[in-house]
Formats: sequence, structure tokens, C-alpha cells
Amino acid sequence: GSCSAVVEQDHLRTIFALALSSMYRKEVPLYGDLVSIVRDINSQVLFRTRLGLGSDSSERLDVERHGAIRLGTPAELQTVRRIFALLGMRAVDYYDLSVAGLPMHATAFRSVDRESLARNPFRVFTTLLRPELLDSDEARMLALKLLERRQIFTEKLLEWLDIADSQGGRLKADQIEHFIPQALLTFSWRPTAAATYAEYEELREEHPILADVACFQSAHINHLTPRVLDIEAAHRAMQAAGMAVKSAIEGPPQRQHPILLRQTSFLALEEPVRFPYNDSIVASDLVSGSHKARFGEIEERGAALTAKGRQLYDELQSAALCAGQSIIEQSRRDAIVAAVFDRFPDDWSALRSQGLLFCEYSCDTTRIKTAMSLEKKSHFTPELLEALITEGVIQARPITYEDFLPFSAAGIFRSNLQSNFKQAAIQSLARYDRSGLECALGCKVLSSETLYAGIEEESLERCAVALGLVR
Ligand code: OOG
Ligand code: NI
Repeated sequence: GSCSAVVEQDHLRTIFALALSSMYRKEVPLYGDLVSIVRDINSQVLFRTRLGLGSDSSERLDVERHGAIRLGTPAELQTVRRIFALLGMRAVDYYDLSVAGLPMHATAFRSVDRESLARNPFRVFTTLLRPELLDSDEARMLALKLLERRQIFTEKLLEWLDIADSQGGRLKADQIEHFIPQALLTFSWRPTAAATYAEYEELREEHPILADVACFQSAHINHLTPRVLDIEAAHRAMQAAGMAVKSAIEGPPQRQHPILLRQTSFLALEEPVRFPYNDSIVASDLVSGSHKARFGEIEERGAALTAKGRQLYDELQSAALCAGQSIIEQSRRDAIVAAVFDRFPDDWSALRSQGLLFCEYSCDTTRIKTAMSLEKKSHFTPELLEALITEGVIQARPITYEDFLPFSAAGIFRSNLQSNFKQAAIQSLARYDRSGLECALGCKVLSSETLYAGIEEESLERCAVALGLVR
């Protein structure tokens, strides 16, 4: 047995995310270019002002990434869940992508507590195929046959997961170097397909996502996204660097005070793939072809919204979509969206006082003595909180949004699929199936709203204790 010290999950997550990043940089050199663009822009913004960052440190920003994978079966999802659990990541929220014509639903694996997020907020958007939504029986049966046959986890990786379980969900320092390369294999690109060219073609014609999910030997990550502080500048820099950039930025329009997240990407690359002639993969018997799956994305993150804030966002988002529907010219569309979003306050204190925003509160104890509002007070009422903020005793900082937007996810997804795929390939009755995803996952997904509310609540509790007030 090993006698070295156990490695904390937060630390293992950082080691894994760095290893994944260097793997992806080798696989997709354009990702490296994107990271450089983002790093330059972030250092310019940080030099100009520290405001863009909210409460996040620049150390966090340097390592901050999200990836995305697409899985085929509940068994794959359950093992992926075990890998991410070792890295301190849990499944948060349910995302329905069927509304965008995709036979998929998703969750995001991420760390959940404040300290872990501050160390490394690495997250992975993880979609699962919903074969029951496919219209074609033949395509469904073929996809399931291929998925049943493939094994995206090595035997060694499965052994490491068992060892970690027996060590209380931790690996030891000298086990890490063995675990990481095995785990990376699951997410790496394998240029030899796990389906014949004919099978690949059959699935791709039914729905391009189906070929990507079912025809490969791994659950290749399809992008790894760094966080940028000024996405408008980064979008221009990507265009200037000659990248095939998506025409519009997904998410809320440009604002002084960023909310949720805004994303843009360069389009998926055409990559060479070799397909076996028949079920047995023999190196000499390969047909050359290609596949488009992997792309590069960047994102700007803003404040997490309360249920009320999110409702307003969703309402304005659909109104903007309706109003801009028939307009082709991007600049006119942007103007319409901006006009609709005028109804969303663009000021931290207005957002907070209207209950649209989650905040983390901190108390400057050096100011307690001079705080008039504290005189003869024993209870921490909402009125007192406001007075203390006005007096500068308490500071309110928006909490960073750590999750995804189903609408943006669908937009990113679609921009990377051929536009001519059959819309009818998925059942029109497709709907939200959270319990189906939870059943596949083997546990419930956590609610991001509850997590943000918890962070806000704990911060208020710390303030109350520091001020000697009863809540
Ligand atoms: C996932 C797309 C969603 C995001 O940032 O919203 C996503 C995929 O294409 O597999 O990564
Ligand atoms: Ni993404």
C-alpha cells in the first residue's frame, strides 16, 4: 500500500484541469492561441481597472476553464460522475437541449462551496444522449449498439476509482501521476473511429450529434473555455487573428455591470478520422474521412441572478428574440436586443435592492465604532443592513455566476452542426426530463439557486456575528 499523504480534492482538480488544458493545447493548437488572446486582454483590463473581476482573484481567473463532453449512456455518466466527484465536482442544475432540436439533456459538474470555487472553479458541461427522442428506430438501434460495445474508461482508471473509494474519496500523492493520464484518456481525441464509415454516415445523416456521440472511442472534450474580462474586445481580437468566429455573442447584451454569462466561439474544425472497414479495428484496414466536433470558446462571466432576476432575464430574452426574428442585419438586431434589455437595471445597487441579484456581504469591523445606525440595535433587520451598507460598514459584492445558459449552450451547439440536418429527426413531443437525467446519473442534481442563496446567507450570518447582532 501507499503511505504518502492524501491529496485534497481542490488540489487534484487543479492538477487535472492543467493537464487537460495542456492536452487540449496539443490537440487543438488554436485553443492555445485563444488562451493567449484572453490572457492579453485580461491583463489589459486588470491594468485599467480591477472592477471587472467582482470578488474573484486574478489567480482564479488564470486557471478558470470550462470544458464540455457528450456521453452516450447512463453507465458512462455514472462513471464520469465518480471521476468528477474525486475532483470535488458535483452535478448542478438540469439543462434541456431538446427545445433546440437536440436529442440531449445535460448537467454541469462543478465545485459548490465558496472556498473551492475561489481556488479553482473548473466545470464541465456534460450532455447525455436521449435515444428515446430519436424518430428513426434504425438510427436509435445502431447508436445503442455502438455505445454498448465501446469502453471509454480504461481498466486501470476503474481500478483507481475503486482505490479512491476505499481511501474515503481521496487519492494519495504518489497515486496521482498514475491516475491523471488514465483519466485524460477518457477525454482525449482518438483519430480512429469506433464505427465503420457507413455507420458514421448513417448516424450523421440522421442527426450530426448522434455521429459525434456514438462513433468514437472516447468522450473527447469538444472545447475548453477560458474566462475573459472583456468579451467584445476578445471577439474582435479573434476576428483579427483570422479565426472563423461565430457572428453573434450569446447571452445578455453588452452592459456596464455584467450578469450571467456571455459566450462566443470559433467554429468546429474539420479533423481527419480513420474508420475501420468492419467491426474489428485493424490498423491496415482503415478508410480516411473527417469529422467536425471540436471548437474554441471564450466567455465573460457576470453576476448570479435570483429566481426573480432570472425570470426577468428569460422574459426579456424571449421578447428580444421575437422582436429580432425577421431581421438579418446583425447591428440592427443588436440594437433591438439592447432596447428590450433597457428594462433590466444596469446598476449594482438597483439590481440588489430590487432582489434581482445574489450578493456576498462582508463587514468592515474597523468602522463599527463610528456607525450611527448600529446604536441601540440588537437585531439584524433588512433596514439595518441597508443603513450599514450606506455607512460603509457592510460591503455587498455580486456573486459570480458559475453555471451555464441553456439558450447559449444550444446556440453554441447549433453553430457547430451542419445547418441542413433533419429537424424532424427528434420527436416533436420532446420535453424536459430532469428525473430521467437524475435516474441516469444515479443522484439528484443540485440547484444552483440554492447554492448561491446559501453563500449569500452564510455571508450575512458572518456579518451578524461580527456585529454582535441577532438575525
Ligand atoms: C456543449 C455546449 C454547451 C456552453 O458553454 O454553453 C457549452 C456542447 O457543445 O457539447 O459548453
Ligand atoms: Ni462551453
